[in-house]
Amino acid sequence: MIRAIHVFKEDRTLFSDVVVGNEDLDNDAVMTLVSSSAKKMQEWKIDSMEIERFRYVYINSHDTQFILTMDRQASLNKVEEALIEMVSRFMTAFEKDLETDDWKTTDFAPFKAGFRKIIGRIPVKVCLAGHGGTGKTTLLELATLPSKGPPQEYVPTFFGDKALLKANFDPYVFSMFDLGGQDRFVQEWGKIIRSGSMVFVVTDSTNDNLAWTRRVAYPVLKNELPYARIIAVANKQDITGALSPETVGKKLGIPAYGMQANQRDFRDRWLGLLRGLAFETIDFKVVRDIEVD
Ligand SMILES: Nc1nc2c(ncn2[C@@H]2O[C@H](COP(=O)(O)OP(=O)(O)O)[C@@H](O)[C@H]2O)c(=O)[nH]1
Ligand SMILES: [Mg+2]
Repeated sequence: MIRAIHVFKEDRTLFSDVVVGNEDLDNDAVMTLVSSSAKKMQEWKIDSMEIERFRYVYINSHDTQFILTMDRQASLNKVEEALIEMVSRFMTAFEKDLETDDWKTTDFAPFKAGFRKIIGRIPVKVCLAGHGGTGKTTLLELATLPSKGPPQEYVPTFFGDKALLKANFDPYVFSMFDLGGQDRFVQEWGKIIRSGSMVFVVTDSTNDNLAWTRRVAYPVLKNELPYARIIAVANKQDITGALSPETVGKKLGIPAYGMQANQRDFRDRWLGLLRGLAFETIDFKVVRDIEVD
């Protein structure tokens, strides 16, 4: 996920658009550091640096520094391509201004639409991780096929089921994966979920399933996706004896949200959780910070 763009020239901000901000870092200090590094680079060379769960990808052109802030976990290649495209669009529109002193008074705000269009072209990877039968496929269907209604039959899923979610998340598009939860597949999760930005741990809110999640799923997630955001979906809240979302959250060491994936009424809630984790407006954890005894 590309989170923000900043464009600097002679230490002035020409343009910035922060789609998803963060309170983890002193962002002004980071921008000063990255732009001073960018300034020294050759024209059109791309470099990047990582700080905690973020990666800053930057380029220098016409003595102007372009910095994209992205999730560290996401694919660098695609973001580099996007950066090149953004800079060429920017130059098409503003090259003349930048070559004279006109840039000091130019209004760069119209660039925002183009920027947002480009970041929407890189799907944000969303992983549904959990044991078989917890409701991952049902959640995928709930998000993608509202007109058809969620399936009521259990069909085991081979890993790699995937859907593209285009609505509701502007400017982003989500690519959502149902990671099959049969034990023999879990070790393969890494191949599918590499570069995932967000993880939803799906549980049926039973003690057995929480134990499985901690024992089998957590080690793989911590290895493969340390910088991704994560929350738990405490599914099957309608079943008698289901553990409450609070209990699920405590046992998993991450915020948990109650769900009934087989009820269409819960679609808005589900989309709300997807949006909330994407835009960081709900409580979440970073995978690497999960503490389990
Ligand atoms: N009672 C109840 N059943 C659910 C709920 N969510 C999913 N299911 C059912 O649980 C079964 C397994 O769901 P599925 O999505 O295939 O699980 P997956 O293996 O994780 O993909 C299906 O029969 C679903 O209809 C729920 O909230 N409550
Ligand atoms: Mg499935």
